Amino acid sequence: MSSRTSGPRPGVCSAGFQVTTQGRGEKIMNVKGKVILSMLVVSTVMVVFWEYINRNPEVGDRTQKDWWFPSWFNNGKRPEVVTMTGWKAPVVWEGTYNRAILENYYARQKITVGLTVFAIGKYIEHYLEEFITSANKYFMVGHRVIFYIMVDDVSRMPLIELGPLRSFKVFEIKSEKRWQDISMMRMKTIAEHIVAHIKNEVDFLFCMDVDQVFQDTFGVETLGQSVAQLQAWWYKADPDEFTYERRKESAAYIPFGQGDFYYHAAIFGGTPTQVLNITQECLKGILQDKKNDIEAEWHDESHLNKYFLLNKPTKILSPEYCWDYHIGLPSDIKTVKISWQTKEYNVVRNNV
Ligand code: 5GW
Ligand code: MN
Repeated sequence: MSSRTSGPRPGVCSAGFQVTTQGRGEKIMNVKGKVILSMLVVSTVMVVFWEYINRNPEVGDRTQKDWWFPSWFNNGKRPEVVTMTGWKAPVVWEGTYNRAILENYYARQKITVGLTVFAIGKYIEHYLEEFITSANKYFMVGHRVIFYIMVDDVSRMPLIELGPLRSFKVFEIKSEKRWQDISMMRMKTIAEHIVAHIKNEVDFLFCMDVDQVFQDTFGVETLGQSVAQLQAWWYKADPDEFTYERRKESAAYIPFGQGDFYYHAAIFGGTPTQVLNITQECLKGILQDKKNDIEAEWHDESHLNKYFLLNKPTKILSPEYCWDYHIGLPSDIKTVKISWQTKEYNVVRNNV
């Protein structure tokens, strides 16, 4: 104790040393400081630059004037259709995207993409095998894929051999009595499965109807934070013509004069977090309507349209991604990636 108070303390000593060598020391420190500072600046610039070139290309080159960004999306290639929304989200049409640029990006990220599909009752025999077989062939080829297949009877699952990087998980869920509820309650099941495991298993997730068939590559150009599909019958119509829910009493209510697009509930997707939000919010609306004894005109689709009105999708897929050949094949539709199955209502719909 006494030696500490009487003798020079370490701090004082070093300060004294600095005073005696002030001139040289400062110069040395200046040079060192400058070197360290410039190294810091250079490494920060390098990191920022690296992050910039590797950033999520989802909204990529919006203007076509970005001097650097590799333009995966070419806004000008399809002047006859809408390729950009008012909120600057790309509408992906055949010809607008450069898949090779995106393939390169996503291959480096080693992504896994999930796909949920439901087949309840006769839909197992009628649609499931063709849906999975065609998805195996065309959905995210070259990337890891997990099919989440929800059926009401696991023993009737068709035997399907999958290609490399593909796997599936089958879950048995209980069927709803009414078909409207089969369709709507998918939102609840999807949300539960995202929370329970899907969020840890995939980078992107799509949710699809089973009554459709893949016909061409459904690739990485469709990936995004929150992805909506333009409904084939309505892509040219005016929002006031859309079959939105028009009754104020429903949670899905959209007044005339509002609305961007009519989205198809047969395909939506995004990151697991975004899809969780989509499905939870739609479920909330569905349950609120049930409490108020009202059912939206187009069930889950009405609620999905309300959701995407309030929460704009970051990417939209053209009707080429889910086409109905009953419309014919207008020149807008260059390559059909998925087509609706014809519905033999008398055969598949025995539940009321
Ligand atoms: C049955 C009768 C009427 C409506 C729906 C169903 C039904 C739907 C069913 O019995 N089993 C079944 O699994 N679903 C699931 O809900 C399928 O994944 C189906 O793709 C989805 C939506 O029903 P869809 O495709 O019949 O409805 P739309 O509007 O595409 O015709
Ligand atoms: Mn369908």
